[in-house]
Amino acid sequence: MTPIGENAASYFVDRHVACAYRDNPAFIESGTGRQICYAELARQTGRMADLYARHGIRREERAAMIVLDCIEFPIVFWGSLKAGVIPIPLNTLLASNVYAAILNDCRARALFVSAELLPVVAPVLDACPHLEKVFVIGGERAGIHLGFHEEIARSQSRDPVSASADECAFWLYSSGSTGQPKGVRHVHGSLKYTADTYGAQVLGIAQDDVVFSAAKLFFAFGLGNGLTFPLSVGATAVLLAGRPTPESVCAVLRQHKPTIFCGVPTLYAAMVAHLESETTSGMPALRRCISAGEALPEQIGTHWRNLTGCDILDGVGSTEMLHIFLSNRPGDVIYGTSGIAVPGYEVRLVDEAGAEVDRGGLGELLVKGGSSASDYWNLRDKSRATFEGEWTRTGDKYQKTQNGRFVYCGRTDDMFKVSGIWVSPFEIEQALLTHPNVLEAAVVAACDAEGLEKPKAFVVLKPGAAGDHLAEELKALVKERIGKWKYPRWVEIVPGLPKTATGKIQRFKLRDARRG
Ligand code: 3UK
Repeated sequence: MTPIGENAASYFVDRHVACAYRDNPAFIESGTGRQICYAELARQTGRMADLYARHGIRREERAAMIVLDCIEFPIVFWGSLKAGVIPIPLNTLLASNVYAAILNDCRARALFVSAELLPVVAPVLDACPHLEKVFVIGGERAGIHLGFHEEIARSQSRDPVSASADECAFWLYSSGSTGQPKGVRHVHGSLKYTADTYGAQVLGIAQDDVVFSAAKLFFAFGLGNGLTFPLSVGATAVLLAGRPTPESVCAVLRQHKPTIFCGVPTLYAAMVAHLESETTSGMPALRRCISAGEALPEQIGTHWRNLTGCDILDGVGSTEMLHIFLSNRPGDVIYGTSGIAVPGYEVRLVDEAGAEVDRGGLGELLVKGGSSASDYWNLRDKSRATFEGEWTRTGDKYQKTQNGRFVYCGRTDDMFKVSGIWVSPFEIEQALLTHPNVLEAAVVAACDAEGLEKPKAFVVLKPGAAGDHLAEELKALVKERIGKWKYPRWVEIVPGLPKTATGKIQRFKLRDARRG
């Protein structure tokens, strides 16, 4: 029989209304100082069902979110779950045509968009025939669209719909090796699973914690850190709407004194450089720092610990598993490793034939645990190749050391991470090829001075084409076409590219030039 009454929003939001801390802030916006307490969060999220009903958006239909980290994010996300509508938080840094592709893929009927981001998506809205209602958050006037605040103010609070733990709750998009985003579908029960495992048993989050995740809420990493873990215990999350720079993040750390801080390696690297140039010392309130998205180089962890007195727990998670399943633990940190399986998860390494790999050997990492996604939307072959029954393939190569720790050894495909977010060489190459002077292009990951990977492009010019200013033009072109973080940091013009007999680019040969 299907269990009822397991709507995740009842657990994460409404449950707290009966608690003594009901008037404590659930979310605080850094910068504006706006706050929302638990009781108010329960009321506001309850209004989303009415808002949807008045606009004809029904249960199980999709609502896309292009929303900055602000109080409305949890209202729309949890409110949608209460209504049974499927929220789909999207990366706020994407290019217009990528938004169009995703909105059409998921056939969202509603879109919630921060006023600041409306200009990016507005030009493609006409190309999204399934989209009927656009709710603009913030800004002066919504213009031809609906104003979120007016609409929510006009709505009555309703009780959450009864949902099964196995029922689809929300989707996240993850980019694939062709650059085509995949809709990853998650169920209600997965949210609590990650909170009960990593949140409770690795982070050890408690009601008096203040969490600041510089990793944004649209990213599964940020969603756990900022939206589910604090709400699993009645803690407080600090939200930063702007770009996380060393200056803005340090300002939040000083002002709000979070006890838990979450970031990606690129940010930790930039902050180490920033803090080293400062005379003020320490972050005494910090008790846990976590990193994920890509491997944390050892020297960044050691420097950070020396500067702040707090270790960084490096852990591996994925959009498919929702959060971290392999991690270092408090009191058991070895930099340069991803630690051991998080309680509630099992991991194993297999070779190409599917056989178990012995200690010391290299294999693909497979993971088993109760938070795996149900499938990729409308991609049956990819779903079958990734979700093998209880086991999920990660596409990561790992080695298990003699003392049982896991060491990251790269990907089984050509994908890599920049600032913790996927980049596919193929999609950058496709963007580079749209430049009139470019004949061929190949992109690989190269390491910057911090030991972190960034795209490096090798381009072959068309006969007679000039290479002047090409590097700057290509960087601008990639930023505009596929996403701001994906541009090649280095561009090298070469006479030809290494290829196989069948004409496939041999990217591994180009990778040998490690530094840009
Ligand atoms: C890589 C890492 C080495 C790895 C994520 C925490 O990154 C997250 O999700 P994505 O779907 O990417 C998953 C892939 O990223 N990776 C992540 N963390 C590490 N590689 N060391 C790490 N610590 O290739 C993995 O397969 O974007 C991270 C929580 C939730 C997440 N979704």
